[in-house]
Amino acid sequence: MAFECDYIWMNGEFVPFAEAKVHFLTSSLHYGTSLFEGIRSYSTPEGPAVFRLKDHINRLIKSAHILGIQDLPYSFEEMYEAALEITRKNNMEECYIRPLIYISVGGWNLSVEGVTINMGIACWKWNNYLGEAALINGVRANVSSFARHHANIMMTKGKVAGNYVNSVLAKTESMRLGFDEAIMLDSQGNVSECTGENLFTVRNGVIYTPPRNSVLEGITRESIICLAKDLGYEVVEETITRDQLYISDEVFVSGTAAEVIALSQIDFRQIGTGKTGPVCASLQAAYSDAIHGRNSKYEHWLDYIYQKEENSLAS
Ligand code: PPE
Repeated sequence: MAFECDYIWMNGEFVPFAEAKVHFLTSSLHYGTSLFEGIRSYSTPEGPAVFRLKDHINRLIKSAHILGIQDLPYSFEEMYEAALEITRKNNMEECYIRPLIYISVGGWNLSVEGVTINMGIACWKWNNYLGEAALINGVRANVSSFARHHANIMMTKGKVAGNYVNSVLAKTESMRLGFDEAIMLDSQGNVSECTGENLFTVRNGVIYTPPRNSVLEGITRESIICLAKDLGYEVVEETITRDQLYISDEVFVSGTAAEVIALSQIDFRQIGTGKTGPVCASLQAAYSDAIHGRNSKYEHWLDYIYQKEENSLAS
């Protein structure tokens, strides 16, 4: 996995990869006060397209708002264009796009008051986030000993860098124990989400997912709910307990990086057949069709990289 591209967009300039540096005394580096997004572009019959770019840019702006940052140096339109431009500049078709907003000046008194904000956007190839065989075989997960953030501690709706220490603790523990991913419970002890994915269960053909309270409002989660309803599934947002996971017919996770992946085992208990189940498989197929522009119903989720004039910021 090479985190490489020719250029990184930094404050409106295309900076060669090796020169894209930030200063040691950048307060966001010390306090985790940067904000980011994870976005993907895919090839489609009409050329490469970014999936739900407008929703990702909107969430980035909302993350800054949640942190209390009052003035961003770039507008929605500028960030949207920059994300498309850096992908073009690097000649990438299928890639992961990572915008990051950080405090470049100020922020040393543990406040975002009066800070100067910088922004960068990188892109790189990032396939098979949870491993190559995961699509069919699923991955093995444990319930983490680390709880997900309480909503009044870390503001789970913001993709703030510091929030991810919680994910890093859980994922590192999980991998060292021999699992592939960690499921995190919220501070009440109910199922929340995974370290970088939202979670769904299936029981008797009905799809369940935890309510939005303690989770990141995943754009893939919302896409999956929409696709599932369009396929005729009932989708219920309700509290899920740890033992409800164990007795589910299927459990699967969704995220931009991971896409849609089944959990084959949780805490050494096989889930369903121990492979990707039929509901998850149908959603994997529907998601794949949507991101690759094979279903015109979801065309509005795509922003074409090389036919910018056809993209509509108004939609
Ligand atoms: N929960 C968390 C905690 C999370 O980080 C993500 C995305 C999601 C849910 C799913 O959100 P969405 O991508 O909008 O469907 N995790 C990103 C970062 C992964 C990483 O390793 O970094 C991602 O998938 O891009």
